[in-house]
Amino acid sequence: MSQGIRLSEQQAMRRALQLALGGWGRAAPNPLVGAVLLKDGQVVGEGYHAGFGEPHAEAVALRTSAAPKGSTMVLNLEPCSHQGKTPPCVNAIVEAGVKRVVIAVRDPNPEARGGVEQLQKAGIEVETGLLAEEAATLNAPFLWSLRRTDRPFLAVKVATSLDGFLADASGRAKWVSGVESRDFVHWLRAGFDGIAVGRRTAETDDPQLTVRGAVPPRVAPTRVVFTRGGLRSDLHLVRTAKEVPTIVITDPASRVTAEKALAGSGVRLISAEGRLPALTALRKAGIVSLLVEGGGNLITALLADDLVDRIYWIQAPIFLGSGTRAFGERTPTLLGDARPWIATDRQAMGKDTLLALEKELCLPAS
Ligand code: AOF
Ligand code: ZN
Repeated sequence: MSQGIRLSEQQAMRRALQLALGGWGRAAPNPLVGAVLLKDGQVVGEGYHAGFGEPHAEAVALRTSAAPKGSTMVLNLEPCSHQGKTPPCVNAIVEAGVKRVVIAVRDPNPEARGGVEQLQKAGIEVETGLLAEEAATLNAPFLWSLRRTDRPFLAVKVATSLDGFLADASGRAKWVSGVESRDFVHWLRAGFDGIAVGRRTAETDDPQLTVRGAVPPRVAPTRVVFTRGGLRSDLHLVRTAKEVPTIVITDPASRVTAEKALAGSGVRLISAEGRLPALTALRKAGIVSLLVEGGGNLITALLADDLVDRIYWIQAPIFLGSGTRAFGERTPTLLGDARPWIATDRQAMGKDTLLALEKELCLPAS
């Protein structure tokens, strides 16, 4: 990043990242993109990509601005250079007379990339790398999916006591966290292609795993249950599988029994031996981002297999002393050998605290 970035551009990039979230649950599998137009340090236009197939952030910002000529466009992703579902954004930027473009991260999508070079060819000044880490975190599932096709981007969400228990000693998990955190979870679910739990959680909590918040997803996330030996058929998840897509993953040895138990329910059965093959099967089924909500056994196993990319950890201000651990025992690691996670967000959520952690940043090459 060069010295040419101004304070107003940094503020505009923060605003662009915020605006981009307007597409949460609606834009995927496309990225979340926000764009701000600045003139003499003042905002003269704003836009975001509101939904898959809808106009790109750049086009919205230009269309709604009264004075795009001579302005600086600040946005979190390199403008596209391709004719996709909408015309190339670089053309719109050049035609509008924008004189400078500030970008957080380049677009690794082979169809759309190359906007930087095209803008430069048209005589427009371009800067890249401003708030690149924040932008990479924002679009991690999109950036990940272009790099890796073997499994979905995997996030874990847990709500625990301060001492790390998901449920108390009597097995009760409702409600460790407060109402604000529950609203957050419904918002969170809207942004994932799949919401998963293990068999024990499915059978003891009998959850719905649907999105019941203010932001409705464009496509309802698929519910996924990881099992060995099938799943009880009287569960809410099974009974509503004709209304909400539901996948049950079972080991090959239990396939026939599971098929009989779930016949006619609408559940899609996938058999896979082991966690990575199960995740690979989910990716093949179109699930690019997966949110795992429990229980402790599944989360611990996924962490041990190094399959977790992100953690949303809601900490309630209580001690439980005993109960079900979110992060169970693992092979000991000595200090110095432990690989630190990257804290990308710390937020008060009512009386609770959200800590968001990323295993590594998916930064595209600049
Ligand atoms: C978006 N929104 O604001 C920007 C995108 O399928 P299309 O034609 O909508 O193009 C999608 C690609 O365009 C997307 O994967 C990304 O590489 C690029 N930029 N996409 O959906 C936007 N700026
Ligand atoms: Zn575009």
